[in-house]
Amino acid sequence: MFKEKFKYYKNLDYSVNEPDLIDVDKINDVSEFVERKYLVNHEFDCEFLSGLGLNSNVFEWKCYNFIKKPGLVIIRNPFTKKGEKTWIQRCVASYTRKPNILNIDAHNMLKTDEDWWTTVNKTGDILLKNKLRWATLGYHHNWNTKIYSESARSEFPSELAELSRTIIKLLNFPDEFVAEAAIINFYHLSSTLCGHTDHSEINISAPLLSISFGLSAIFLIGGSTLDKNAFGILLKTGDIVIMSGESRLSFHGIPKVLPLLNDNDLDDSYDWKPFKNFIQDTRININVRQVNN
Ligand SMILES: O=C(O)CCC(=O)C(=O)O
Repeated sequence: MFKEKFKYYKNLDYSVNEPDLIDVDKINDVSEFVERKYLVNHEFDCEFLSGLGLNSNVFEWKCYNFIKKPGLVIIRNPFTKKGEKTWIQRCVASYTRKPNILNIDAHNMLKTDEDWWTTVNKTGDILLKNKLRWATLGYHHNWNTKIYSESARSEFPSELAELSRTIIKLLNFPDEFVAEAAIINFYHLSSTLCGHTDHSEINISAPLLSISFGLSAIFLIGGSTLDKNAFGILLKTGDIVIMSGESRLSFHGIPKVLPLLNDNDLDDSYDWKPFKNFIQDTRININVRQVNN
């Protein structure tokens, strides 16, 4: 079921067909798929939440529980415009620096004292720009062994740990979330991410947090095995997906990244322009995990 649905979304011509997928913006109060979840603003004050780039009025946040997928939650972009830009800038210009590990490290495309974003902007090297696929933070995900190791670990960015902890707390999870590993995925229009489960973490009861910026995409989620039913969810910039409980070990992937339909970002300031250009044909996903108990 998962593989068939993956193929369906991957090959669908969106300019011709209306895809059958869940778009929380189009959901009414009564839906067979999702129910709205209302948040309580715990001990966090407005200034603290805006400092993290979040809308400080949590009563305005749109959070949804998926009825058919217990433990799966989607928060529709809770970031302020300024917050969204700050997080995009961090992903592109900060999280791609050492000590974080990038897929391009293996290709020796950068000199030792160079970082990717500065080099791309200085040289205009499109090949180098397009080669970036991922950066790993904290415990560096080992793509071959899938084992986290103390010897492949660097300091986790405190602001990303704080953002993750705050979101999990606002959703009323009983345990504090300790962000220890993250993958920043960079997708182009033709990129896909095959169906997989994230099971390398020692603590698989801690939720998985996934934050998306830039281009929209179809997120496909199924069950614990590939033969279970799967459904597609439209993810837009700023959306946060939380996989917990039964959905924590579900197969998921990205069969399709969607082109930018209308660009209503009027900010063309000198500082923002290079980032704006970058996300016009890129999707960024921050995938945060707690590794240990
Ligand atoms: O890009 C996404 O939304 C999902 C990423 C993901 O599943 C992963 O990094 O394991």
